Amino acid sequence: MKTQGVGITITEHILRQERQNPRATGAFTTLINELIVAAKVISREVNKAGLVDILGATGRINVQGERVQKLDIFANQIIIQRMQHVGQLCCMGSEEDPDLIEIPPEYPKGDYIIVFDPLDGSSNIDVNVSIGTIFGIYKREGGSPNSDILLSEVLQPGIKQVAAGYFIYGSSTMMVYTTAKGTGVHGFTLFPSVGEFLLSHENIRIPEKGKIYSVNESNYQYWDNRTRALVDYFKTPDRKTGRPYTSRYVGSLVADFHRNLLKGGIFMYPADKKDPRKPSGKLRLMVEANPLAMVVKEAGGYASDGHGPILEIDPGELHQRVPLYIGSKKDVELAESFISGSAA
Ligand code: AHM
Ligand code: MG
Repeated sequence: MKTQGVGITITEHILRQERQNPRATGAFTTLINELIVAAKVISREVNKAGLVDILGATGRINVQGERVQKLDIFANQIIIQRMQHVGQLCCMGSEEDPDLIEIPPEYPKGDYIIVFDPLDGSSNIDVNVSIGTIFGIYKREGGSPNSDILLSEVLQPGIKQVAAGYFIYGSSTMMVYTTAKGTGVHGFTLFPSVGEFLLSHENIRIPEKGKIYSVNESNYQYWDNRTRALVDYFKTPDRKTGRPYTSRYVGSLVADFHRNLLKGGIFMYPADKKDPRKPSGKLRLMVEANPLAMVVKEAGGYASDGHGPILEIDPGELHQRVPLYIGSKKDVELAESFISGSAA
């Protein structure tokens, strides 16, 4: 049922879902609401980023004489500032911070953990191309709320996420989220005139098989033969299996993922030999792969590291990297069969 004249707001939607759970305390709603406020602020800053340059802030001092921060650093700070006082978190983990972010002693703590990539798609920040914020939420499983949390308590497999999602700052700003209760994946669009995220994409389902493959193909020479064979397969014409696939690559994970979620297809960032320090590719398990893996799973898709489900990987460290194949179930299963060698 719609609220007269407006539509369902994200807060209303989360509250309704929470009401269906008799043990819900409202803590989760408070948490997400604060994250939404942070995303609205980030969205505003992203929208005016080009304008800042026009106003002559390239020297990182704006016309008011204020220091202009890099947007990704700004996004990180705003999320931390908004989230640290909500009282529901025991710590945070960010792509921008090497260590766990503690909750300052003056604020109450709870038993939720949030991990996030504050502004993903760094190469697209300054060029007016879609970028995003990715988040995953876990619950602390042991320990008393007042005892210091250990990194080992944070390093949970993605399957343990209680919620996950992303914000995309594109031609419009959207939030897509899911909770781990099989309640579906829902998309909300920010209506600037109302200042609210309103339900625009209810119960998103990703097509079982798509027509799009998304990969940075300039890494071809750094891939192993199986990865090359997979991409060659997508490009080889075959009417029966709907090939060649179409290539689409924005270079912002959130944007590439979001498009494929709605249209079907596969995004991949395989392992490569480009940088010996990053043998598992570029993307991070906890702040990038796991949240999107949960979203895609709840939408009927699949995410794999080429050998098995992303969501079942036990993280060894906060910033662990992982090869990622994510999207339509049939396409990712096919990729897995190539990468694990069973397609030969
Ligand atoms: P970032 O966290 O520094 O922005 O890097 C992650 C981004 C993803 O959004 C995107 O999928 C990928 O890096 C693109 O990498 P590449 O430029 O190697 O294709
Ligand atoms: Mg990132």
